Amino acid sequence: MSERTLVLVKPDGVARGLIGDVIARIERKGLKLAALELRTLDRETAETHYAEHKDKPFFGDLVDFITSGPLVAAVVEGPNAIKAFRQLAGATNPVEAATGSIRADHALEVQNNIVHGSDGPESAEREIKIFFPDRF
Ligand code: RTP
Ligand code: MG
Repeated sequence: MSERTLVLVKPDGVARGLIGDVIARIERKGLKLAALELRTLDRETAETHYAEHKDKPFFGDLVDFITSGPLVAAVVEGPNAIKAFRQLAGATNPVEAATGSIRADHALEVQNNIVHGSDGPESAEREIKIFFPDRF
């Protein structure tokens, strides 16, 4: 069954020229782009997107980071899209991410880990509404 997930190429990934690499991996896997946009988040949108982490010690730094420059937001769809993209991304901490994953190949530290992918169907629906309110 086809499903949708919200993917971000975070500001570190955009600054390092990795938009094309991430999109190539998505397409090579067989997933489809249903929406794609370059934008810079304001703090309010960032805080809404990361609301689940609002009580964590890293929340302020995370909002600073995700608003620090342009990011790419995409809606990616296909069978098992949510899990399939999380597999492409690898574990949150790049030094624990599976060899060959985006985070293992490109990152070193837990915050600056290049990409975001929704972690379940409810998160995906909530996050897609934040980034593309009129389109899905
Ligand atoms: P994401 O939501 O960005 O796809 O990442 P995730 O599910 O793999 O990780 P999550 O636990 O949701 O954390 C969200 C993002 O917060 C940053 N983070 N920093 N300093 C820290 O200890 C820490 N822990 C997490 C990362 O950018 C992580 O992706
Ligand atoms: Mg998450």
